[in-house]
Amino acid sequence: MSLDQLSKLVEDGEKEASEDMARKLLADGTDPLEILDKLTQTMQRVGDLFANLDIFLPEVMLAGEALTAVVDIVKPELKSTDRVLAKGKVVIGVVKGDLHEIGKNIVKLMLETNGFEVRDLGYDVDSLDFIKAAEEMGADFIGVSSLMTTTMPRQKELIEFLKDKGLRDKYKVVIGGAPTSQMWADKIEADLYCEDANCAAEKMAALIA
Ligand code: B12
Repeated sequence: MSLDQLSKLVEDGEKEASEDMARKLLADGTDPLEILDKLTQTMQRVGDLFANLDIFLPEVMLAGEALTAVVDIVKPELKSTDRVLAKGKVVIGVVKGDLHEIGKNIVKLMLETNGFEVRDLGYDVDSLDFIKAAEEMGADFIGVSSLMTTTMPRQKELIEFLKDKGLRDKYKVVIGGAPTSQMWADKIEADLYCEDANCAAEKMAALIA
């Protein structure tokens, strides 16, 4: 019973066996954050296998489903850990045209665990709907995820819309997703770029403190 075994089960898309293994690891005292970190690496490997045509879309989907199932099991364990309340309101979602939501879900989980109130808009979210939700919620942050080079321009679009509406200074725009970078964040004038969920929780807490 090990994290490596869990990683292999997720990679192979063995959903039930992954769930069982995750439960056992947690019962054995494994840090839930370690499980999330490991599985983030697993999905990166799955992505490489996919890019090299060693596996195909159905296998990626099965791995994604297994990972999502494990995240659901890990979630309550994370919430029970004692953490400093950072407090801040966040609207989060994945940009229009993009269905990749696993990373965004992990970021959401980490933010909630760290005391943020999060409104999750899901995936394939129109830029104007981010703004509408932020206005309704009185959010401090708008978190925008994009997993494809083809959908990254939507992050820029959102910031442009905020400027057009005279709302740019009202919200801190935080961007993330594998193809994004600090350079991209600077270019589109986002307030913050985070490469992973841990960094998001830390940097956003620091920004609001
Ligand atoms: C799983 C996956 C899928 C799953 C998604 C399942 C789901 N429910 O989300 C499925 C099978 C559905 C899928 C579909 C497709 N996919 Co896909 N997919 C992936 C894969 C393998 C992993 C993504 C993932 O979940 N990673 C694990 C998570 C934990 O990591 P993450 O998303 O990067 O998130 C972390 C950080 O980036 C950050 N973060 C993420 N979001 C945010 C937001 C904020 C605010 C912050 C602060 C931080 C942050 O924190 C997260 C946690 O630490 C990637 C490969 C890769 N290396 O990224 C390809 C990949 C993204 N897909 C790709 C492609 C091409 C597709 C398809 C077009 C395939 C097709 N031919 O149909 C479709 C697109 C559908 C669409 N319109 O979106 C390409 C994109 C290429 C590009 N143009 O950039 C990739 C890169 C694969 C490749 N190498 O070719 N995919």
